[in-house]
Amino acid sequence: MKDSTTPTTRSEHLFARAQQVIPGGVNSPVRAFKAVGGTPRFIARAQGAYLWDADGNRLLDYVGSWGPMILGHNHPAVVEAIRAALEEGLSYGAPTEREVVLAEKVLQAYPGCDQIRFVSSGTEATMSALRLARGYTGRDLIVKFRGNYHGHADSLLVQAGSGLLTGSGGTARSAPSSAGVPEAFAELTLVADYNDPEGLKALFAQQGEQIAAVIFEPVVGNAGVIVPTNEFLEALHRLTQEYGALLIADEVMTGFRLAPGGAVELLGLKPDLVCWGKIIGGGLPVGAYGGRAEIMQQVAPLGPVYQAGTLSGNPVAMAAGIATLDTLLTQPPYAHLERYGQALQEGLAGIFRQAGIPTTINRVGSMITVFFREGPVSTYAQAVASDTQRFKQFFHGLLQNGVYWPPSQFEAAFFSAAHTQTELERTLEVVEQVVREL
Ligand code: KE4
Repeated sequence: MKDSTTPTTRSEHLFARAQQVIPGGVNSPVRAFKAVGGTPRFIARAQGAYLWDADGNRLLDYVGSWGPMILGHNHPAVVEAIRAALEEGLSYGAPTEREVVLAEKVLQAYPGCDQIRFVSSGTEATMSALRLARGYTGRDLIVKFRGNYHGHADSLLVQAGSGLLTGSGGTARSAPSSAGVPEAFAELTLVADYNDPEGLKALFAQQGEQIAAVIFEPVVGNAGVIVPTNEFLEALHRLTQEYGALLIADEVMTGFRLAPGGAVELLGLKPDLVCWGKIIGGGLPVGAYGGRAEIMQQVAPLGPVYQAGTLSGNPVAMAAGIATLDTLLTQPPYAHLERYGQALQEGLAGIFRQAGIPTTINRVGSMITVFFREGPVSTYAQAVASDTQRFKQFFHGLLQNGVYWPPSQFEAAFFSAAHTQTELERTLEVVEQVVREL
């Protein structure tokens, strides 16, 4: 798939070198291009809507670091805030004013949450929220949905076996989706199907009294974009309420992206706990979880649920998060992102229709996925039926023409406040050209 005109020598050399010292040459699997093949581009710098790879190729970025870069790369307000913070030191292991400032800003956007605890990644946020839910309810079981990803905590690396309980009775035996997760852990995670209210109802009818929490992506990004149905959202709230389980909205990807108050605001959700990551760190390592005071007061040092972190609330990361949220509040990009998203979605749909290539494009705000398949994609089963071979050709065609789409059919593409009409036209021009060769 290598295009002779695009120099990628440095990326190839760096990848070979990286693989000697880092498993797969990457620090997160999706970066290795396993789903699409070829050599991952090593990135040297970024600015606005663009990345430059190690060979100097400019790439129009639709990954955005998988979500954090909603303002575009290197936004001056964020860079300036980090620079100023550096003057005061890097990390103290002690409380600082900045943590309080960022906590107040996040809670202002999420009126259903009274308190928040900062950690250093989305994984830590969801892992801690689950432990808190188990501690608060005294129950052991959790429910997640197939195709939802909540980071790599053991309890969340679980997929259901064929016996998934889908309203037909029987019990779901969950199997780990990673080596190293003991069966004993996996059995404490029940896996249901997203947008299947009946299946969830049956699961609760069977085991509801032992369920501590249900965790879900309020808009799925990790199967590609899948939008929740109202019936599903209603069932999530009603069943958790009815059985005394906590509802955990994983807003690591959607928080502050889909609206100032994330999916909770956009969809009018009432979760018991919320998890954040990505945007609230502005590109530096920040995660968080929060909820009502009566639940959060179970967290150490106040309560018996232990959670800690050397770099939690890191002052430099807090400065990046504060500057990002301040910019989002003072110069809200959401109307622009919606206009850009609409034009991109319509433009893409027109090109594929014209070419007679079946696609379904799912989008919410600035999260978008082109599924290479016919018909709606509102379930994980529909998403995985996509033509990944065709996606691979699409991906490489774009990449060779300087457009960097996420290297997997089952990821969301993101765009930012820095994506303007110029980027829109360039994107559609390249897609038109690439689709002709598909
Ligand atoms: P991190 O531990 O990667 O910061 O966050 C985990 C996480 C939790 N919840 C949701 C909804 C998420 O999307 C994520 C992480 N998203 C992936 C992208 N699909 C991060 C990219 C990667 O794994 O490298």
